[in-house]
Amino acid sequence: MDINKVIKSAQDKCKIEYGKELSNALAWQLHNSLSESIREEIGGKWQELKIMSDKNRKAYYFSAEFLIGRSIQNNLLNLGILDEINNKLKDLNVDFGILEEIEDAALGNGGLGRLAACFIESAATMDIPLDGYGIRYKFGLFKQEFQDGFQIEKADDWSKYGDPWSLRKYEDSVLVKFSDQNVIAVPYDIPIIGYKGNNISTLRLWQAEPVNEFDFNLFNDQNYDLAVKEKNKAEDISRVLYPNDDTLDGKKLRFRQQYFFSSASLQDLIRKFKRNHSEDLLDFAKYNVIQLNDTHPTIAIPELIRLLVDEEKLSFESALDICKKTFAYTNHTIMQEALEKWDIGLIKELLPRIYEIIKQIHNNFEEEKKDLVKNKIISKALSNRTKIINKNTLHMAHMAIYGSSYVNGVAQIHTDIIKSDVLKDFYQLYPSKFQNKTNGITQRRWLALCNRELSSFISNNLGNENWITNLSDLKKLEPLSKSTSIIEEFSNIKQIKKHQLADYIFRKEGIAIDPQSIYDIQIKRLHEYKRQLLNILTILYMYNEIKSGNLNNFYKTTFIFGAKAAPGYKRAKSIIKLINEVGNLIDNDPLVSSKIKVVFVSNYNVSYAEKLVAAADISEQISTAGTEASGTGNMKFMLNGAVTLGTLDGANVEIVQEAGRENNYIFGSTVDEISSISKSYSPIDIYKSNPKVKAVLDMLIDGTLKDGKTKGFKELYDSILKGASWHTADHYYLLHDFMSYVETRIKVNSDFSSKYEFRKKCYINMCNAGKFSSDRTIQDYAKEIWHV
Ligand code: 4GP
Repeated sequence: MDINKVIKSAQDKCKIEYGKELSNALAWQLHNSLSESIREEIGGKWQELKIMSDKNRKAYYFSAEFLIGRSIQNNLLNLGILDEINNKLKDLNVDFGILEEIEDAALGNGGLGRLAACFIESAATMDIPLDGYGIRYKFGLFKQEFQDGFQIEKADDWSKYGDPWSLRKYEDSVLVKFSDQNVIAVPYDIPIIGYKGNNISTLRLWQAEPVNEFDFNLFNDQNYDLAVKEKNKAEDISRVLYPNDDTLDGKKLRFRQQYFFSSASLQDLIRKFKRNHSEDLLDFAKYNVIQLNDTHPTIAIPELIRLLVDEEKLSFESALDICKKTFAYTNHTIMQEALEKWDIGLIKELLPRIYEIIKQIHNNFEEEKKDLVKNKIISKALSNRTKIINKNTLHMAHMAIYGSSYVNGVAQIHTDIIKSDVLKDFYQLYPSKFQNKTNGITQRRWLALCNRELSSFISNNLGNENWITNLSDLKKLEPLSKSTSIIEEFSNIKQIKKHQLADYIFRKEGIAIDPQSIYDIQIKRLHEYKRQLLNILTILYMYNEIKSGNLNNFYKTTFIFGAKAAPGYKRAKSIIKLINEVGNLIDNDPLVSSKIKVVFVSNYNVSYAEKLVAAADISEQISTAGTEASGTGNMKFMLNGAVTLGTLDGANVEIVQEAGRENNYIFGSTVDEISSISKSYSPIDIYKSNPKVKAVLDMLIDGTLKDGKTKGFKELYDSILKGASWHTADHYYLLHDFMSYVETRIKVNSDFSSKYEFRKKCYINMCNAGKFSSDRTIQDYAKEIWHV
């Protein structure tokens, strides 16, 4: 790439559009000028590559979420021009660092959205033909602030200063029809640049727009609200990303979103198929394979049938057969509330034709099962349990499995659980459809970019940069763990990252943390199963112990939390308030504040995560065994050299397999143990028999901690000891794992004093992170599911 040309073009843009030199431009002005010039520079090649790859078999990732984060730095890195651009800008007196102020594109809630972003980047890097399809939400995941320790949500107008990486392609718009409205789906294309820029794929996000901007006659009659009613109703569809785990309000709109982007994407694929292959759609599955990222895009199955039958005049049987060959489905959670079910009435009302087709799919499936029941291959009961429509409810996962060629879990233990428990009936029906694809993360963003110091260290010691596209090369560094100077150097890098994080937290939150303390970090969505509550309660336990002189050698620790709670998820919000209150309690207690600091960083997002994972000593992965499908944060920490303090859940199991149990801190019950005690489990007995545990829980209700009169803390207390109509007491076994967690926490804390030995463990974790590259994951999908 001609860097001088790019810089010159950025300078011109900045002058013309903002009347400024790059050196005095605001962050967003610099961002727009520079990004647009680069996008234009790669535009020709991007287009050529697209035309070429569209001619061959290709995979498409349908996802309601893409949690991209910030693009500019990653794109420069992948184009191999990050340092050059940085230097050139320095010569022009431009502070490249101000680009850190650029808003994240947070078009996702968490895990599965961030995974989608890692996958498309890895596929581009690995030269795997994969494009993404999703929704261009005007407002991404809300911005989080704290007021008096409570979470406050603010709208995230992420593109208000422009969106220079997207290309509006109005000419590729399609019409999406509902019973009560038609909308135009307008695509915005984002280039996904593979490392070294040899391959560029496309993320196509759809924006909903009205067929008619406004009604001229109504406007003339001064009926202004009515004149733009259609416009608003259309734009509502892609207006906002729905936070998961929320209340059921807005269900209809969410359903519209799912259909909107599924339909638009399929129409796009059919159009491309006709252009590149044939007018006859019978071979559609030969050239297209679609991965459904969880059940959100499952409505694509009946929609593809509708398009093939109604518009392309294929028979229902051929259309269904094409679906079964085209789709594959990934399950990302076993949480009941996330296993989507839709009211049939709603579907009938919004999409009557789609309802008919779903009914037909359902009938077909029932017919197929009849023979199996007759021949005693499956039971009548199993046949009933697997219905696609049952009691006026559409079971999305059932339709997804029936209409797909493959189903996969996202870590070995999770796949085992879906086979033996959550989806066991389907596993009995279709054993060969089930596969495991353990998640991964892209080492470009999660090491090369977020930890430049560690990256140089790795490259210097390996003598090359091959690890950037072949992460298992890190294993070659393991023998060096015997060298004290290597461990020292590695340790110094961690210290630099810890200082950087301390500076950042001070700038952002106005909170000072001590880089000499242990950084013990839990960052992920706020959910009861992830057990942030267990984390904070055991901090209270240690607080009590320090106060009573029982923990004199406690190594000073900064416990850092980052998490957003879905706005309607009350209990999660009480947990945030509790963590902040415990933080205050400790700050105001001179006996303990020299040993413990609790910080809840605000507005945790991808960019924040990049700083946190690089600086962590301890990675908290403490979900109840059997609840976290995989986790990917755990992998990011490991790659940056932290030890995992966790349960045998999700990908933790594989992390420990790779890096050795002796180099991590595993505690708590296993899946088997939990299932064996589940019937007899009595948290109240633990409370009564362990005075120290009791003392901690009582702090929730005795006035030590103030919940601002919301009764939130009492509710948390009750959730553990009494339960509620929808959950048994201590549904996530906090008290069951409590002491085991405390002991392990104290053990890590004391191990940290042997700095050298501790850092060696961190180092060995890093060396063994190779398996967790999304390059590996995506190659497995390509080989074993997509056959591309
Ligand atoms: C998440 C899972 O909770 C997490 O364990 C997993 O690593 C991630 O998907 C990617 O597979 N699930 C979601 C969700 O994000 O919305 O269900």
